[in-house]
Amino acid sequence: MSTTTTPDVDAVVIGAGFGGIYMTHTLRDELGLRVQTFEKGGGVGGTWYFNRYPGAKSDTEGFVYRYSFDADLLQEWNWNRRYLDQADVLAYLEHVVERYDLARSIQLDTEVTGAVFDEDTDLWTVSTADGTTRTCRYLVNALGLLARSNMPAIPGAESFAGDLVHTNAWPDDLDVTGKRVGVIGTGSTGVQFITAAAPRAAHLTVFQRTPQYVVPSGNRPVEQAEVDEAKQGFAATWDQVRDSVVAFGFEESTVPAMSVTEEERRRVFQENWDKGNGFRFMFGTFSDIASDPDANAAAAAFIRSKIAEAVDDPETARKLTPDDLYAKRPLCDQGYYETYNRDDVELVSVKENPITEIVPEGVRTADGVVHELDVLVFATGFDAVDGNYRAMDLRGRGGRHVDDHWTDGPTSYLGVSKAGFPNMFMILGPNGPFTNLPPSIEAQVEWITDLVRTAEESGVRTVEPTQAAEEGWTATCQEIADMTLFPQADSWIFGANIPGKKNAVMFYMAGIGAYRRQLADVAEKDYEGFVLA
Ligand code: N01
Repeated sequence: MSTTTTPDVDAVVIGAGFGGIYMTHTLRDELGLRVQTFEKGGGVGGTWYFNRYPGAKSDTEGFVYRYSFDADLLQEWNWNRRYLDQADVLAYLEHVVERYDLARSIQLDTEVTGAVFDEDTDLWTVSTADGTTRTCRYLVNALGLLARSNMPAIPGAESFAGDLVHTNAWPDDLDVTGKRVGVIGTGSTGVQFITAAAPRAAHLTVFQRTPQYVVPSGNRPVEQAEVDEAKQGFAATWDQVRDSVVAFGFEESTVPAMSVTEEERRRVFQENWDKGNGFRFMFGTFSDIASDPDANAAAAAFIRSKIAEAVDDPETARKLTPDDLYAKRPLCDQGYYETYNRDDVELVSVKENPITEIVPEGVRTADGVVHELDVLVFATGFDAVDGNYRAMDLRGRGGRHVDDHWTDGPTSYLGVSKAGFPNMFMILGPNGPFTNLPPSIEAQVEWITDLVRTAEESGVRTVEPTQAAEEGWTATCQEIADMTLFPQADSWIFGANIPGKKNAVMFYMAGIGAYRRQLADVAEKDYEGFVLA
């Protein structure tokens, strides 16, 4: 029999990025709960607080990289480039915090180290690095999908005499201007960094393991008239976004690539290449680039032909040209391949010439060369999705650590909840949608808010999904992922980037429209799959 104890607060939210900020607002200001939000950073913003590397920007077009819940805010907040720079997104999130007076509920510089559920009181006890604890009824993890840095262990790293940084912890005062810079990694982050750093650095050495398919972003200044027009169309835009697949603000194609002639395919690829954006190229050209091997090969061949056109030196072009599937999260950037035509940019293929060690002067490769550097940048990505969960002492019923539940890979029910973890919710938890993230975050926050409201109104002590519901959702996600080519490419999407990490499905890939319908359906059926007790 549970005992009744009054908790310190009603809800703890961990993280003050896009998810935590909105969750703090809805729980506190809509439901009237006492909310404490903890943020490990010295400011709000999450990803946009930490990722300050040169070139950091959102590769989703700015008009849909924002919240949509506040119609006035949509009209008030302006933008002046097609893609928002890191500083712009951060300023936007800081503005939202101010607009809703959220700072008084957010404790900065506070890392949560653990959260343990007590079956006697049905309360969570949340511990922070400063040694304090807080009890609460509801625990919301807004820990970030791509927030735990992946730092490969390279011998000698500690001996490096210059600045060694991960892009996810970029120091405010680190300027690469006039310096000899090395960068390891050519994913979305590396590509953005390389294009931005090359003109500033004295010399840039890129250590590339796997070449990437990069399409132009089409970034450019935006006139106020265009902003005004976008604002007038916002109602329709957001309806479309919420009912789409990837939520990037364009209509996904419904035409299979092989249903048209080769000439037409090339025309469509070229048209979308000129429009810019990686997701548009993968999902706006044809309906099956990410699912049909022939369609995928056609898109990949088109991009390869563009690399050959863009890069002057044939040997550099060869190293930059991927030969695998085009089935990772699509990348885009302005002038990426052309950057390698600069005399002060050097490409080292570490597949052909591996890094053997880091020395005080720089990076030594297998050919014996020491690449002398003042700054060494790790753009090596993240232990995505579950990395931050496993890093905490997170224990549900029976004191069982989340690791013990996730031995075969991270699982959830609907991407927002987990069996054995009552009253715990996740924003962008495992097997949530694979989309432009703010619209999915909004869907989850609003849905969790409704569920907590229902629990509060009906006086139940705990809300928890069943193990069967969670297994069903995992199977659904696996089935959908298997209809795509994504599982066949090695990337963070399935955990393949972390040595020793179990390859597992980590996303619901049927799109945001289908996902929102699933959420609505579960709610309509009195929260089918949940036990409210
Ligand atoms: O990380 P990644 P990211 N030795 O994992 C290489 C989002 N994002 O930070 O491909 C040498 O994609 C690794 O090589 P390989 C977006 O969702 C969004 O770039 O594994 N190299 C790869 O080149 C994105 O998908 C924006 O062979 C090593 C790179 O490091 C996600 O974040 C901007 C290595 C890691 O690429 C992750 O992107 C930036 C080693 N030991 C990021 N270990 C927006 O615009 C790893 N690599 C919103």
